[in-house]
Amino acid sequence: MNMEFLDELGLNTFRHNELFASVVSGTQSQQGQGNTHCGYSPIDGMQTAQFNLATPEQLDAQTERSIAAFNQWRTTPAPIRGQFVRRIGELARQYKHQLAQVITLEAGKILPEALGEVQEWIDVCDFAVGLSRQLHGLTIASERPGHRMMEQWHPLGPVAVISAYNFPMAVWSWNAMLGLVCGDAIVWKPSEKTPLCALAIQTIVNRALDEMPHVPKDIVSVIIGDAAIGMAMSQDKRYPLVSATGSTRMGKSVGEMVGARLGRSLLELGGNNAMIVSQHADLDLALRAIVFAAVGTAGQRCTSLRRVIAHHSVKEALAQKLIHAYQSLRIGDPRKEHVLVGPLVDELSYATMQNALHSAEQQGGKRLIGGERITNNVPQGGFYVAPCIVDIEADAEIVQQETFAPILYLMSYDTIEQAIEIQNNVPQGLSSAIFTESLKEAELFLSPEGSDCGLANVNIGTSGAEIGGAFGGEKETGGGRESGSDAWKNYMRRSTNTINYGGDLPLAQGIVFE
Ligand code: UN1
Repeated sequence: MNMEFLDELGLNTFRHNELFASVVSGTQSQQGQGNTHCGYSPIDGMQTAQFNLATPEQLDAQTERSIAAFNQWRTTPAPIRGQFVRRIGELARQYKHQLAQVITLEAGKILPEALGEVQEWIDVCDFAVGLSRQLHGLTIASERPGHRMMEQWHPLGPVAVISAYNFPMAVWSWNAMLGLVCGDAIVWKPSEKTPLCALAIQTIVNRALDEMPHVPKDIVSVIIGDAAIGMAMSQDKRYPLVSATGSTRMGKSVGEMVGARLGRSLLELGGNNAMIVSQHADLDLALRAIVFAAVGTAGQRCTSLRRVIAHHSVKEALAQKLIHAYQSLRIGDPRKEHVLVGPLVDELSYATMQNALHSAEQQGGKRLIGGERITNNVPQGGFYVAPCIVDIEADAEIVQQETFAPILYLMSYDTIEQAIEIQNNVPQGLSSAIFTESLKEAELFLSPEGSDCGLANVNIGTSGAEIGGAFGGEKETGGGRESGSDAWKNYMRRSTNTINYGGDLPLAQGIVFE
């Protein structure tokens, strides 16, 4: 495999005795003191990296360095903090192609989607730079004469970021770029499956740090460890905020640990995203949206489309169109042009997919196409599968679960109210969509009686959200919001201030205390 892009990113500087460093910031790059861990490419199973995992003691030392950096950074004016983020964004633009190649290598994502992921990082840099001049608070009318009230937003502290393999750069960037302009330090535990993505990012950040001596060098750091590190971060009261993306199981345990110390958590967990296709839909438009949302990233986005709820009058026609489209999908090496479906991340993911398909069939599901492993014309050693469509009843148990693989459940409905009920009747609440040309249906779907998800779309698919909106979902998705809109408020603490500029001391609520 041609790995020149790693050298172009400067990742060779982290190599030492064939082991990569596991704790890296602008001040130091240390090998881990824990167990040895290898990274593998989903493309062909080739080993890509070897590490000793970081230990909780190493995390502890990094936390202290991050606190010292935070204490300096919090008094740097926000627009100056924005200049650092702007420089990071410029470097991400410059190295966009190399960065995307690291994503493809470690996450198995096709190159156009990997480039899209780096673009999310670049976009959120632009957003954060603008925000660095707009961390606005309110002024509030005081009930007392000679008094003024206002809100200020202050930096929060070091923020722990825990992220998953499937978006190994973008999710960090939503948290880190916002957190930095908000005045926080960022300590990141990436997925152990994507350590090189994390080191590529830290290398870019370190370049910006080298050019900007006023920025404290430990303001951004990465610590590559296993679940023990995530647990240590979650229990550590020096982290006022833990932002975690991944499975609902992981999120519940992070939420419990952070909650036990009354810290804040920002959770972006599983989705079980559905699209309603009405009898009033443009079916060809719906078809294109379904294919991208269901098979893009080989079904490994938290926003991937898992369920299509089609009106009974259009379900059969839609099924035929989908089968036809799935037959022409090009599955294979994600580095190759025109390939649309890359590999699953690993063998466990393949086994989980097969188990889900088995359960679906036991519960009355009928496989319309796909599901099998592909071994021809694909790199050996990777787990490539044909994306699958299963015709199934809406009340089948398996439909309640998120399986992180390209399985699409197709079900039917009679009335729009019933469709919305089916759509909402799952534990998760991330993303949702309706395809309809009927204004009434679209507005009902977006109304308080409509979709209960954090993202609800009309005539576009469930995945591929822009960074400008707040991203996240309800119920078992965890309730957190990241990226755009006012998600920045998560990374700051609010201070309500009342100022008396008069000569008297009137009490609120008219209390007389004499
Ligand atoms: C994820 O899978 O964790 O909306 C994030 C999307 C992307 C982000 C997905 N912008 O599909």
